[in-house]
Amino acid sequence: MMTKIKMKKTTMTKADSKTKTDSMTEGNTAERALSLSVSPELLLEVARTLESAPSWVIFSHLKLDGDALGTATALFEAGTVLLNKRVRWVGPDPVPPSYFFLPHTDKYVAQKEYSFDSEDDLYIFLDSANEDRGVKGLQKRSPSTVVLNIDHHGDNSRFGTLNCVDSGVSSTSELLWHIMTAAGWTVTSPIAECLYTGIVADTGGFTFSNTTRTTHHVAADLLGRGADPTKISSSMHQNRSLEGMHLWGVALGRVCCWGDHSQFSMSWLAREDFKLTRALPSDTEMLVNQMLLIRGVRFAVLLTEDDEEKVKVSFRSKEGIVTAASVAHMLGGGGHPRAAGAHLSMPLDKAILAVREILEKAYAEWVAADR
Ligand SMILES: [Mn+2]
Repeated sequence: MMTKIKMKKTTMTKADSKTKTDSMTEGNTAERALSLSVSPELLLEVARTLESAPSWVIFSHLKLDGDALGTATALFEAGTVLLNKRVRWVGPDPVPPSYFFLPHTDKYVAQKEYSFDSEDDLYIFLDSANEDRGVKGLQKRSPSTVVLNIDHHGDNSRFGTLNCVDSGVSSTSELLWHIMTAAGWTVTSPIAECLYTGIVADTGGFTFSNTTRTTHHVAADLLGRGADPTKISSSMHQNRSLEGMHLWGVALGRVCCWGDHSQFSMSWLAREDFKLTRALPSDTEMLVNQMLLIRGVRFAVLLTEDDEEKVKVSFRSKEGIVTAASVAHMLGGGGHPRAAGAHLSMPLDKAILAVREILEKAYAEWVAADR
């Protein structure tokens, strides 16, 4: 059930108040009412849990994206600067260089496992649909530890001891803004920059169907607090390595389309392609989205060989076709309706055939259901 929450005034510094004149806090009440499926009480409970823990450990999911980074850096900044917490931040994969402009990325520690054994630490998972998406070890945690799960994936497994999950928001960054403002934390200029980055990343620059009026309200507030859209966009998008562009060239050169109006597109990358171009695994970010730019294409698939007999599959879909999430689920993966993924343990050539077969099946079922 959707409940309405009202935006709360946040604590403003003198510097903030100068930019506040056009802020939403001065609009009429109806204009200020924003849709959120989590209750105001839960937002406050999350904030109070954060405030009362002396020390935080923030966990990011594998293959860090802009939303994972935006939320982790925003929370790192809030914890260390506003709330005087001891904060650590870990995840299984390195931070992609295009996000080094965000604060605190130098404090991130890449590690595959963690021992969840401290009762003084609050364990915070951001943007992670389940515990398998991050560092290993949570299953072996001490029973008295507190695990906070803040996320916007519809298939979130509610693995935390406190779960704040809303699949109606564009991004975990948007949800974190609601938590911070509900709690009355000052959304400082560095925090605004981090959260705006996460929203831009997960909405494809406010173009995906998860972009709502509320998303724009939150983004407008973040601009008012000092986020610089030009700087953020050029850091994120106009910051690709030559090696990464060569890798895109390889994948885009292989795209094939099929189906009615050529509505499906598919491409693949082998480990050899990374070696030849000297590109990094993170260079594939946003690549599958380019395959939706082709006229007529409504569903795009990119297969990336990431280990011996291990293949990562990324799906993107538009409106009016079987969803990316439903195809990913059939392959044991998950994600959002229009952006999802799966991992297959098989050689790349077999994975290409398997994905194509499942996709045909999912599409036939979708057509038969007369949607
Ligand atoms: Mn996200």
